[in-house]
Amino acid sequence: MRIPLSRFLIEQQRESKTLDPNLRLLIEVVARACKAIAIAIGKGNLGDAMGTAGTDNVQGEVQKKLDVISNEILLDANEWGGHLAAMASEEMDLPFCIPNRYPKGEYLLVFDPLDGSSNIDVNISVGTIFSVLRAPEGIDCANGDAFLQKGCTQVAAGYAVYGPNTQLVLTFGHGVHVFTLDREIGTFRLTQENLQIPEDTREFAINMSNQRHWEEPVQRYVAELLAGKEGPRGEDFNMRWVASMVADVHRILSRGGLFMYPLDAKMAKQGGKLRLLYEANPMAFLIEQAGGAATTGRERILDLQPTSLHQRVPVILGSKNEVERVTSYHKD
Ligand code: P6P
Repeated sequence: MRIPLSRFLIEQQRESKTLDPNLRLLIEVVARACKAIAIAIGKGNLGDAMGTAGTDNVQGEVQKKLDVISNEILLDANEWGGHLAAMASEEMDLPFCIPNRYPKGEYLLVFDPLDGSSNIDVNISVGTIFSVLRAPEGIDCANGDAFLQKGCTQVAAGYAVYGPNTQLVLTFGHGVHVFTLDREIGTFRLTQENLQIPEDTREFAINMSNQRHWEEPVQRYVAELLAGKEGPRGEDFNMRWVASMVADVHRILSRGGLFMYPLDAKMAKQGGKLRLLYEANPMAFLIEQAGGAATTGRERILDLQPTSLHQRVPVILGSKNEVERVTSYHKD
């Protein structure tokens, strides 16, 4: 245990045969970029990267300086290596095509460079979420269509969570593995292998302030949880909501739970709150690889055919039996 990320990846490449050298090297580059982001975040008010950037992103959300910095760190780290044909990001309207001065590779990288950044100024955990897809032959990467692939086609996915310690959580389709940043030597070291999410849980995560906007199945499901021992579930439940998807999902991968950002009347026009390509899909891949489940409430997230780069979807993920229960309520 505690082997460095590079050794783990080499051994995965030898054993699994699905981790080709270019994908391995791409993950190493992304991991190094996450280290740089961790350092930028870790400076807090001692650095000059806190606060807002004075701009909005393509989502119309106020950009934090660290949103912009994290995005640039990922672009700069990944543009020259020859592993990618293009990159897409929550912070950019259109994809970034690898410049002609660099070789183009066989993969696409799509990411949310700093998820939960509204928490950054109050020192709550945030993260970087990323997904790796194969680049279709002869793509015109400029318009983003190449990224519109079902989540079940991802070749790798992961996130870095910048919390009390920085952890990198990865899957290549052969389990979920956790690496903790050893800051003394600047290396991610393997600290957990093959995470498994308990199929049952007594802990749920949802933004309760949206309750009046939820659809009836979610109203019913959450009301049963809140009724606790005296209600139909016959047990008490606990609630957590960090408002940082990476932090909530990391807790669920670590000890089980149910995360819900369901369709609500407020976001119905947009189709939901969370983005399919760089939040829902990578997290759904990780959750399923750890024995959990991930649906929109009506269908498996990884089966969705994306229709646009920044498409939003409802997300219900975590402990399998609870996801199945709330999904079944949508069928009633
Ligand atoms: P709300 C952060 O902005 C994010 O995209 C996710 O990380 C998080 O789960 C969600 O939005 C929080 O949304 O409406 O509770 O602020």
